[in-house]
Amino acid sequence: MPDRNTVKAALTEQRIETPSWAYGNSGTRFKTFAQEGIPRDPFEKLDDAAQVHRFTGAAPSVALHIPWDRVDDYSALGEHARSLGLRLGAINPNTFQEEEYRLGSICNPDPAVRAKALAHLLECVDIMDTTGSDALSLWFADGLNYPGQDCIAERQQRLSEALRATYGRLGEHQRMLLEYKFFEPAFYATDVPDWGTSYAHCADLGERAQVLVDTGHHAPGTNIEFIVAFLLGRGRLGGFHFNSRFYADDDLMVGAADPFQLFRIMHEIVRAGALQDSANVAFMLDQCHNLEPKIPALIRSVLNVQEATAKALLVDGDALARAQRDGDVLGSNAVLMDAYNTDVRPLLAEVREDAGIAPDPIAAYHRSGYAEKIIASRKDGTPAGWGA
Ligand code: AOS
Ligand code: ZN
Ligand code: ZN
Ligand code: ZN
Repeated sequence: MPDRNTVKAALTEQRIETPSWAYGNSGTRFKTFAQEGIPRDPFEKLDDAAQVHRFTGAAPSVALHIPWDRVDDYSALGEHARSLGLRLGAINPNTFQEEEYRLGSICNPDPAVRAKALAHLLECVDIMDTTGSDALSLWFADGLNYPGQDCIAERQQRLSEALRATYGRLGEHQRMLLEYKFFEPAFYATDVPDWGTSYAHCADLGERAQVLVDTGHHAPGTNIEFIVAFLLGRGRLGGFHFNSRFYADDDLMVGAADPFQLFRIMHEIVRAGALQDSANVAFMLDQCHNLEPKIPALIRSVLNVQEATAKALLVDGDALARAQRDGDVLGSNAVLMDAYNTDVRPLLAEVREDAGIAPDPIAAYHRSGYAEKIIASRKDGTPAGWGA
């Protein structure tokens, strides 16, 4: 059996990055239901993120989205983060919200549009230089709605060119994460539809280009843990965008739809020793909380990742290896299920108490009065929203 103290130590060190966009108002294409107490600028988003970190002890970094989080002075934003015990994480460029991008960004048939999109990617690397962020997190809305709309093969060439130019601009300690998605907003073809396409581009570029796995971007039934295991084996798993999907890319709370899938993913991570910081796998959330209050939803999400991780750490590796070697199909499956069916909440409560954190982070957050405070103090001004 895994040693209890080793498991606790691994859980103490686990870090999960929250996305700035999860703190702002968001909705569906039908309606955004505004909430009270929403941050009005990136500084206030960080204030809220600090609460998630305060009550979990596990969420010290925040991913930014440019231009949604555009500020005049990124050093001041970084300073604000530091003053809250946070740091700025992955930088996410946005090449999907301007008129010019109707037919795509870096894959657009018009060279002037491609140049504009590339300039934005390079600007985001400048921002990384200032914020000290180590990851440029790329997702492209590029794609086609109709057969024949544009040349699939030429678009791959354009994609390569822009990625190469961006990769060339990265500093030695910076890396590029390339996210894939097989649908939306384009529905006939996307330009980075799957992990194979992302992997091939990353392999062309060099070691500091890695695949980003957004758990919501797969067809139903896809074995995501296989993808994770494969990429880990090649040193190309850059990180995750964790979320749950019931149907498509609905970006709901990680672990909500299929906690067993999350456990299976974390099992591959633990098996490969990729939980440690040195493995450089970024565990990021990519979520939008449309109905539920945002800060407790993010706390819940961090807890869900921690619970899946704790179960993965409890897998008896020796027993599993033995059963696998013996060809014991039922026995090896039982080893995994034993770990998955363990109630790890008491163990995690202990980890928190050892770290001086309340054992029940959600209850502690509700007791803190922070929600009431922001509702009272953020009455004026425009709340931040997905896309603003
Ligand atoms: C889009 O579907 C991708 O998941 C992106 O990673 C992200 O959700 C978007 O860029 C909003 O920040
Ligand atoms: Zn994502
Ligand atoms: Zn997505
Ligand atoms: Zn998303």
